[in-house]
Amino acid sequence: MLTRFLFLVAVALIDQSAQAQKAEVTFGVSGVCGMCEDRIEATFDQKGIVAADYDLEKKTIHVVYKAKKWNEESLHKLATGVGHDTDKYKATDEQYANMPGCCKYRDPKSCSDSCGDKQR
Ligand SMILES: [Cu+2]
Repeated sequence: MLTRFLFLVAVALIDQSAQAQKAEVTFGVSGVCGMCEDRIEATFDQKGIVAADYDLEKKTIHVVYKAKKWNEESLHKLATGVGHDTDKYKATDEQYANMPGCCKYRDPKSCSDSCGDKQR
């Protein structure tokens, strides 16, 4: 009985330390189309990032990451690095300019004019 109790305590402790290393966050990332979604999710495909799911309708990303390797700032910078503004940081003009016309979310006209199947 005591052995079983100790075993359960050990399992609980291991479980807690595994949990402590992981963190999750949801923040806003600008995007307009499926290509944006693909690009954003692809750039979050990194070592130490367990899961990243971009919601195009809400324009938010949910990230599960290892807290040792990443923090909120470095995660935001991943998105701005490929041209997408977040709710805390802005992509530079050069980063923004690298995106295809279809994804120029700061200029809605550019999006609707060139977005289509041919872009995918
Ligand atoms: Cu796009």
